Order: sequence, then structure tokens, then C-alpha cells
Amino acid sequence: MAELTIWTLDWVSEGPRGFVRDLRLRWACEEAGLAYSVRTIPFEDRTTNHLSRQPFGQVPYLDDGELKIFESRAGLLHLARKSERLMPRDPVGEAETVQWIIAALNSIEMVSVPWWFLGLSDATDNGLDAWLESRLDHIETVLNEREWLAADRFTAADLLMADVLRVPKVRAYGVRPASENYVARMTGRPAFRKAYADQLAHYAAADKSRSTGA
Ligand SMILES: N[C@@H](CCC(=O)N[C@@H](CS)C(=O)NCC(=O)O)C(=O)O
Repeated sequence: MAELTIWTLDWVSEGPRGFVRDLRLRWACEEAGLAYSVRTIPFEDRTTNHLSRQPFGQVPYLDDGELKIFESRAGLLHLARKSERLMPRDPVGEAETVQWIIAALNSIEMVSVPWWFLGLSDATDNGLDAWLESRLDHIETVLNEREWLAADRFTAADLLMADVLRVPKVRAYGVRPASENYVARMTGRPAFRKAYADQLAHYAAADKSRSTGA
């Protein structure tokens, strides 16, 4: 049995499918060639039924034998420490990878997630438009000049940045050819396609068992 277990919800509605963050860990394991299994917790009562494993009642979380980790980024860093394919072992390559992982979270996703949620409201103006635009324009400049974020090759930093940028509403917000090309290249990788297809299949199977009560 695989030592690595990725925990996620047993079912979600159509909207988040393909974007539930267990995908970050599935994708990383696929890139690294690490064996893993996926286990689930019930969607019903999800805010309280696994607080001992994820204090905010969210998914994913990861088991590696006795070691237990919540937060997708912490899980990703753990996997990156296990595989050089995700993070180089030389100090410069490692520092660049960690730096861009944190940039994806703290400089882009920190803006894009609240921007996305504000966009769900009825307000005509999203107060975060200018902030998001500035962050997306800056990353566009970076991606115009390079193929990879760190170490001149694919790393966990590209995985995370692409996962943050691939959200359809973010992708459609302005015209940024370098970012678009980058997202298309990263999500065209066989490891991403496998992880994505597996997540969709997981929830499709859950639909079936909910409808048959199996
Ligand atoms: N910071 C957390 C966020 C995780 C997160 O947003 N999880 C979503 C699924 S992608 C979730 O569990 N949503 C259910 C909820 O918040 O009730 C991480 O990256 O692991």
C-alpha cells in the first residue's frame, strides 16, 4: 500500500470539480512518480467532521506514514522535499523554488481568491480589480521573459503558479498572452492531465453512488 495518502472530500458539487486542492498534491505525486492513494471524508458535516486533521475544516490534508500535514502548500513542500523533480537540491534552485511558491500564494492568490469571491456579489464594481490587474500584469512581465519560474526547469513553483493562474475567471481577466501560454503548457503536462482526470472521475463515481445509494 502507498505510504502517501491524500485526503479529500467524498463528493463536491459541479462548480469546484477540477479545482479542489487535492489536485495540487495529486499533480505533484504524478510529476514525481510517487505512489499515493486517495481517501475521503464525508461532504456532509465537512466543517466539523475532521477538525482534528484540518483545523479549518477544509481539504486537502496528507499522510506520509506517521507524518500528518494539512494545508495544500505545506503538503506540496513536503512532496518537493521527497523528490528532486519538484525542487532542485542545489541551494540556489531550492531558494528560487520556495520563493516562487510563496509568491504564487502571497502575491497572486492572496488577491485572486478574495477578488473571485467579491465577484460573486451583486456589486458592479469589484474593489480588488486594480490590485489583481497589477499583480497579473507583473507576472505577465516575468512569464514573457522565461519559460520556467525557477532553476530553468519545471518545479513545484510552476505547479503552484499555474494552479493559481488557471482559474477561468482569472484567465479571462484581461489579455495576457505569456500567462495564457504558460497555463496552457503547464496544464498540458501529462501529470496534470492525469491528476485532473482522476479528480473528475472520483467525483463522477461519487455522483453515481449517491444516486444509487450504494
Ligand atoms: N489554505 C487551504 C485552503 C483549502 C481549501 O480552500 N479547501 C477547500 C476545497 S479546495 C475546502 O475544503 N472547502 C470546503 C470549506 O471550506 O468548507 C489549503 O490550501 O489547503
